[in-house]
Amino acid sequence: MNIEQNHIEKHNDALLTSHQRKLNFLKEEWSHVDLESVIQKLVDFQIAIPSWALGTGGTRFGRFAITGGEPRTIEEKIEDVGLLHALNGASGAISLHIPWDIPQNAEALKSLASSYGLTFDAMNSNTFQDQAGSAHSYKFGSLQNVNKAVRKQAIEHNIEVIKQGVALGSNALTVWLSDGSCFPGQLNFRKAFENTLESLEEIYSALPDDWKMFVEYKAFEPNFYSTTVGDWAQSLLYANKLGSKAYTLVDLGHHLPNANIEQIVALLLMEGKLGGFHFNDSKYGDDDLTAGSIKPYQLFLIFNELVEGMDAKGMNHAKDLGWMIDASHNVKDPLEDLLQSVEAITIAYTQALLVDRKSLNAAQYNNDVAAAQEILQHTFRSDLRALVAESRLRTNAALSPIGLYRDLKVRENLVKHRGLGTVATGL
Ligand code: AFD
Ligand code: MN
Ligand code: MN
Repeated sequence: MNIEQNHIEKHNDALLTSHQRKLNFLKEEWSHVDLESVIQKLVDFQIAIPSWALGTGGTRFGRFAITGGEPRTIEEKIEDVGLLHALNGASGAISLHIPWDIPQNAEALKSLASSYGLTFDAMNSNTFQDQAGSAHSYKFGSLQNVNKAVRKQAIEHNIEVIKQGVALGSNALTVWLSDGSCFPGQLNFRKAFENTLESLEEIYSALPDDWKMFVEYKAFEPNFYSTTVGDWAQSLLYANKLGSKAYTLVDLGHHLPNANIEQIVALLLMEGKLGGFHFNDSKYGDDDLTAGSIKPYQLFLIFNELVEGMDAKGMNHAKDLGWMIDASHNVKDPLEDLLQSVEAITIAYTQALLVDRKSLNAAQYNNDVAAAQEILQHTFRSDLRALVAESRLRTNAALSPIGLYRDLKVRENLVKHRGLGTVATGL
């Protein structure tokens, strides 16, 4: 289904007066700030949608396809992201996961994507599941495996993913490994690291010049004693040893409880080794909940470090880091959930853009702790949603994406076309 421009205009017209009132209030409140440049940054800011989040997620206990109309093919996944992008103007890219997605005709997919204004973001390889017909099992790891033949199979898969990405116009490979061990003694840590590094080096050498490699870390699960890329230090070790095209990827759900993610982000940025993000939220572990649904203040604090650090290096906010969502959900309509994640991420970014840096620097210099907190919480507690809505208005997207999604009965429409029992590929 397509969302027609006249539907969006009708929807926006009905909300315009109330939107203008809120926007004018903000213009007065923040008259000392160049809000036009803030809005332009929001217009430019795009967050990639993972192809594996478009179906109803599952847990290891079960999978409830409650919504229906799930995308059955890569083309239908592109169509879904196209719907999101039409609604919010901020989801202009899709991140594929191979072989959950199997791109067959790259040219046709590229032109389908561009008809929705979409590009292909980072490609994700998968060596955490055995595929039907593959010669070797990843039961005891992939790139770390003691068996060279297993490592070779995993390396070749990653190189194949790069090739598919090149054909689609992507420019990054995300490697997430579930490699590790479940019991003490199972693994020689040093050898596992060396095998992994050597394997990553082979993959790295297949990267085109303008590509990046993102090395994603995760503290635990599915391995529960050790993980071979278990934290940001280990990821950074690999990235530093690999070279200038390798970076650390921060998935917000991949830390031990209460980790100070904003500090990790600040230091990775300082080192020029922060590649990008997998946004989601969590209360306990890798919960993959909607971004901003549990800890919106943490999300803001992360963006606060990002804006400060990117500006210190003169980086382009929209282009120099990879902004991706990695969430899956089993009690919400995945498309509504993704709209909520994008909105939460954009709000946190907006709050960070409005932090009074000069006063914050002065408060820090004077060790004025209370003032520093006041400055941060002033923007965090301000309702800046009208600025985000204004950026949508400027890109011909909807003032209320979820409102329009429901008014147009998008899900019902997808169910009508695709059926109730469709199941998207993914976890
Ligand atoms: C994992 C990682 C990684 C991977 C994804 C698959 O976050 O990004 O690609 O889940 O669903 O936990
Ligand atoms: Mn992830
Ligand atoms: Mn994860």
